[in-house]
Amino acid sequence: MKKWRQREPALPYDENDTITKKLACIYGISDIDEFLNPSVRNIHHYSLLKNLEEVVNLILLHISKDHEIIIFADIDHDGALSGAIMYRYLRYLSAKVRIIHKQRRDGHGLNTAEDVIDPNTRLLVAIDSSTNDVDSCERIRANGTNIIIIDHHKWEGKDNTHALIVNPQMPDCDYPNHELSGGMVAYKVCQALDDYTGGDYAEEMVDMAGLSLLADSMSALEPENRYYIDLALKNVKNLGLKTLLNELKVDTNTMDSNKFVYSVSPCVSAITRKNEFEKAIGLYISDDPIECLEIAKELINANKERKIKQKQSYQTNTTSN
Ligand SMILES: [Mn+2]
Repeated sequence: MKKWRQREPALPYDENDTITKKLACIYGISDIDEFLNPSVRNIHHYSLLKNLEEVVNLILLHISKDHEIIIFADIDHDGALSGAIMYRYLRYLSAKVRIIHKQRRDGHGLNTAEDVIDPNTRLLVAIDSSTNDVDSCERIRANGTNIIIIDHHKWEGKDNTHALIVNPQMPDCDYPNHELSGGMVAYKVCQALDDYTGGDYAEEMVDMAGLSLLADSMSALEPENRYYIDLALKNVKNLGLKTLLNELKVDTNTMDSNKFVYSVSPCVSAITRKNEFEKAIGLYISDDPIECLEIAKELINANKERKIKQKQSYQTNTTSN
């Protein structure tokens, strides 16, 4: 029989403390008010991300030379959001931006994608993957392609001298929040691009950025993440997302984290599981109401199919036991 053990509190508490105070201490929350009311005080500046200045300069250099920029998007929900953030942003600066991707069956990262990268590519921006794909980066770089990696996955210890990497998890990166999603790192790059170019476009992506934290189940104990999740939920502007919410009968004004995680995100994940990633990212990059509606319906149907299959598989397993 399972034996229950009391969890060791991260911070000490007094037996006479309120239940709220005790719970906060158990989870290591020292300031309850700040935890419940995240504010701009909790944001860290993008300049703490290593290589960000070099990345911004490289992107602007290629734009000034009128080179096409290829965005390699990862094939999950955070990948769709971060890819869409980067694509939408760069399209403000250049008409020559294109997204490439693989499918869920292929797996993650540039090491799955060398076959879809044109050797004539001048700038490749891999988002939400590829920190550890050193061998692929070496081969792609040998073609003369500059590589930027915007990622949040753990570094596995192999130096990648073939790409410029922006990733809060890199050991030599001073960014204090290691729980950023791919979408949030992409958003930070957009903020830096805004400041370097005098633009004002990054804020348009804040809904996708904040929600990508939920899509990738990043820690909501991080004060910065709590701030951006809250901001995103209050500022849903993306047309595709609004259309999907409308079709799901979720009120944009009252959407909370639970509704996003349990109603919206499964629809996007269901379409990626069908190896139709182009629809997941298509929802977030389209500004055509008819196209958004078509995609939203396909996502919802994919999720319905997924539920039926899961139910059938559960029934088969329970009857065969
Ligand atoms: Mn991710």
